[in-house]
This record gives sequence, C-alpha cells and structure tokens, in this order.
Amino acid sequence: MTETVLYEVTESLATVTLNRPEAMNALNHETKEALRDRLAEAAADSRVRAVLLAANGRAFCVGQDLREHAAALEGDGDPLATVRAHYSPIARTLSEMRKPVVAAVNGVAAGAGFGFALAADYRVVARGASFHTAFAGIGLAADSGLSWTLPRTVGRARAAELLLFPRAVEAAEAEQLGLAQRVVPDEELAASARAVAVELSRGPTLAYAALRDALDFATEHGLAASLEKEAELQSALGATRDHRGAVAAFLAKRRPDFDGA
Ligand code: T3D
Repeated sequence: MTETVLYEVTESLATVTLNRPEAMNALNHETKEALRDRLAEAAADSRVRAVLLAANGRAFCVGQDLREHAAALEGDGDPLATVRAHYSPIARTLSEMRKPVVAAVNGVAAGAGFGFALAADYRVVARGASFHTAFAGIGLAADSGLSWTLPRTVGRARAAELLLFPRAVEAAEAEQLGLAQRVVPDEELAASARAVAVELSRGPTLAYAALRDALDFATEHGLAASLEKEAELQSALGATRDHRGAVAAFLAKRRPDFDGA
C-alpha cells in the first residue's frame, strides 16, 4: 500500500512529503496520523537540524478530507475531535520544534493545509500555487493555528477579510501579503525549497531556535520584556560552539562551519 506521508532524512535535513496526490493531499485519518507522527519524529531527532514540508501532485493540501468528514458527521461521537487529536498537535510541532521548518507550496493550500504552511518559518511558493482559508465556506471557524498565525502574518484586518470571505490568494498577492517569502517558477520549486532547507540545516541550529523564541515572545510582550528576553537568549548562545567557532572563523576570514551545538 502506498504511504500517504513520505519521510526521508538526508544528512541533517528531514523531508516530510504529503503523498495523496490523487486526493489533492486531503487529510484523511491515516494521513493525519502519519503526518503528526513523522513531524514528531523529526522534531525529536537530534541529527535533524531543519525540516522541509513538501507535497506530491498538483495541490499542497486541501485540508480535511471532506468525504471522510461527511461520514464522521453521520457517526457517534464528536466529529471534530480530530482538531485536538491531529490538527492542533501538527500545528504545534511545526511551530515549536527547535529547528527551522520550510514549506514548499506547490499548489493550493486550503484550510488546515494553509495552517500547516503558515506554521512554517519560511514558505517557498510556486507561481501557480494559492492559499485559501476555506473554513467559513463549510461553516467552520479556523484551526491548525490559522487564527494565531494569520493575523501575525498579514495583520488582523486582512486576516478577518480572508477568513470571512474565503477566496484563492494567488502567489503574487501572497508574496505582497507576506504569506510567501519567495515565489518561484513552478518547475523550480522543488530545487529552490530544498536549497533553502539544506542551507538552514547547515546553520546555527540553536540560534535559529532562539530566533523562533524571540519572535514569538516579542509578539506577545512589550519592548522592555523583549529586550530582556533577547539578553537571556544571547547569553545562552554566547556559550555555544557555533557562536565561538563563527567568531573565530570571521576573524580568520574563513567561512564558519556550524554543527548545531
Ligand atoms: O474534521 C474537520 O472538518 C475539522 C478540521 C478542519 C480542517 C480543515 O482543513 S477544514 C477545510 C476543508 N477544506 C476545504 O473546505 C477545501 C475544499 N476545497 C475547495 O474549496 C476547493 O477544492 C479548492 C479551493 C481547495 C481547490 O479548488 P479547485 O477548483 O482547484 O479544485 P476542485 O475542482 O474544487 O476540486 C478537485 C477535486 O478535489 C474535487 O473532486 P472531484 O469532483 O474531482 O471528484 C473535489 O471534491 C476534491 N476536493 C477538494 N478539496 C477536497 C476534496 N475532496 C475532499 N476533501 C477536500 N477537502
């Protein structure tokens, strides 16, 4: 049987690939379980220093598999229990792992698929791809962290517009809004996204984790507290091999070699 999520570790990069191309990578139970577990594996593996989230086929991910969801609506129990069981843990792992995450957005990213892409640190987006909140179109609000990440990325007013009036946000607009950090021709997506992820996988992993912390902290706190957080994080990084080695490399006019420690 074909695996719905592929997982590969090459050197210090883990690549997690959604692999239900015939279903536009809609998230059925099996795919959600596999995605949640593979991402947790990448987060816990100390050899892995960056994660690339990619997808096979013409879509990135169209969110919940609505055929499966329709069946769940007819059954007993809470048909939305999957939000706590799958969507929230996946969004948290993507957002909180101690290493950077790159999303290669090859096609439409809708609903939870949009949420997962936005939980990444860096989105490389194919010119033919798009983002679609989708939720209100089926009478839902938001999950997979979208109510948290979207206003932080595009501002509250634009987030409200995109959530209240779901529509396809094409790549060019996504770049203007900050949803896409890099837009590339469709045929260059795989190589471009991989190059970004490989570069991050060879970088100062602890500094990247601290940057995640600092950015998240600063969105919730004032200047004084954020300055204190910066000082705390910089002090901790001062003791790392990567920092000391990079300073020595700079003075010796060499390129630094980071090993993530
Ligand atoms: O359990 C819970 O529900 C809670 C969790 C929620 C998390 C979520 O993600 S909720 C949001 C679910 N997703 C959606 O509502 C998106 C639904 N899809 C669309 O709005 C559109 O398909 C797209 C905007 C994503 C893409 O449009 P387009 O024109 O490129 O494609 P299409 O023609 O609409 O769809 C192509 C096929 O994919 C079609 O099937 P068919 O007619 O060829 O047999 C369509 O039904 C199918 N498809 C698209 N999205 C889904 C789907 N099948 C199942 N589930 C889907 N989400």
